[in-house]
Amino acid sequence: MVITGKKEISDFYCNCQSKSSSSLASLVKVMGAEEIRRIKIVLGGDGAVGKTSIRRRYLGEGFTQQYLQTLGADFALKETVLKDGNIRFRWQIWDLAGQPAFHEVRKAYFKGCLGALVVYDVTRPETLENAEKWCEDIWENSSYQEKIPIVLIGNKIDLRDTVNDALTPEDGKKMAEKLGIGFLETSAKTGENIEDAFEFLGRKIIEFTNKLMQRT
Ligand SMILES: Nc1nc2c(ncn2[C@@H]2O[C@H](COP(=O)(O)OP(=O)(O)OP(=O)(O)O)[C@@H](O)[C@H]2O)c(=O)[nH]1
Ligand SMILES: [Mg+2]
Repeated sequence: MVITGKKEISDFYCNCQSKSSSSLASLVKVMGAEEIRRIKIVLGGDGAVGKTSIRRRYLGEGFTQQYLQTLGADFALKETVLKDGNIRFRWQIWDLAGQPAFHEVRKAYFKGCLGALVVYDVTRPETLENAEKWCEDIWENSSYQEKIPIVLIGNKIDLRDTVNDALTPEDGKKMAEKLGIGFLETSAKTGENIEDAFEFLGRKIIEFTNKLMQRT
């Protein structure tokens, strides 16, 4: 298969996401066009940890103190070029409802995902414990046999000094090492590390898809 235009590339990648790794291997040539990847990801993690706030901040929609619980899922699109490359990412971001009532519904959103940001709140230790279950759920219900890339995100670091038993960066790192995933801390309120979180996940997705292509 020879791919010559931007549209074909993005359509191809979109199709690949829900299919086997052998489909990925058939991306043979990109001629005269910047490579575009349409990448579906999910934002997971317990209720009120800040998933929607991270998404809104990443999309340049600012920050609001008000908590409006997500029902089911919200969807957003954003296009970026990874910092030192010429791969254009067309993110399809599924921002899932974190409250327990949505547990069964959200499994459907994991299909076809190439990566995830799993968020916890550094001021609520139980949300880090639950992050492990989120990762297992995502891996179990994704379309790939291999574990898709996940970056663990410790959010609300602007509040760390305001509570007594806040989680430290070491707590998050330990969990990420146990699960074999990436780790970063953010604040959706100040914007700290929000761009970097998506950049980090993007790099991991490139490594993941390259590995799949080499294997077939
Ligand atoms: N101080 C501070 N507050 C935050 C931060 N991120 C989110 N919040 C607040 O935390 C609350 C919950 O944020 P949401 O983004 O709605 O949380 P969510 O994870 O999308 O919640 P669900 O949709 O119910 O799963 C809101 O009041 C936000 O303003 C942060 O980095 N710092
Ligand atoms: Mg939400």
